[in-house]
Amino acid sequence: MLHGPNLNLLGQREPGIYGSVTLAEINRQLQLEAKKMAVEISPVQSNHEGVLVDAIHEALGKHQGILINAGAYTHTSIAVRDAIAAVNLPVVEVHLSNIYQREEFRHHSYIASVAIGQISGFGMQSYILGLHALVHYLRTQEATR
Ligand code: CA2
Repeated sequence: MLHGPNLNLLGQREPGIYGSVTLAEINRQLQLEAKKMAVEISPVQSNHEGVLVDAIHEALGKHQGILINAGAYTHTSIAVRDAIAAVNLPVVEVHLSNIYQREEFRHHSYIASVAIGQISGFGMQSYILGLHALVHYLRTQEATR
């Protein structure tokens, strides 16, 4: 699970847009859900583009898929996009807010075209739904191999 820039402030600032849930709570709920699904999840948050790129590279050989909320890098980072394309791991993009109901500059995602899918607008539930989507995808893939 990769959390991008400013998401460490969740629950502490701007509750009107992003709600009052903290990043620690999101990670806790994801861990609980992962346990129920018998999978392991390892969360990383960074405010730095290069650290996220490194984490995507390091996922190769270590993790089976990536759940990502790249925050504002969603709309700006060709580097994050290229890293995802390079590792060729299944990626599910998630957003707390519905990015298509917001400012025009949030309507484009560089990640969407290299992700298997995107879940946007369900608050913390976006992460849980994203985890289910990723695990379902991996299990379906395995069954057909
Ligand atoms: O809706 C989402 O999950 C976003 O990825 C959140 C990003 C935003 O740039 C994307 O367009 C949509 C921003 C995360 C910033 O989080 C904050 C949390 C608390 C206070 C300030 C920012």
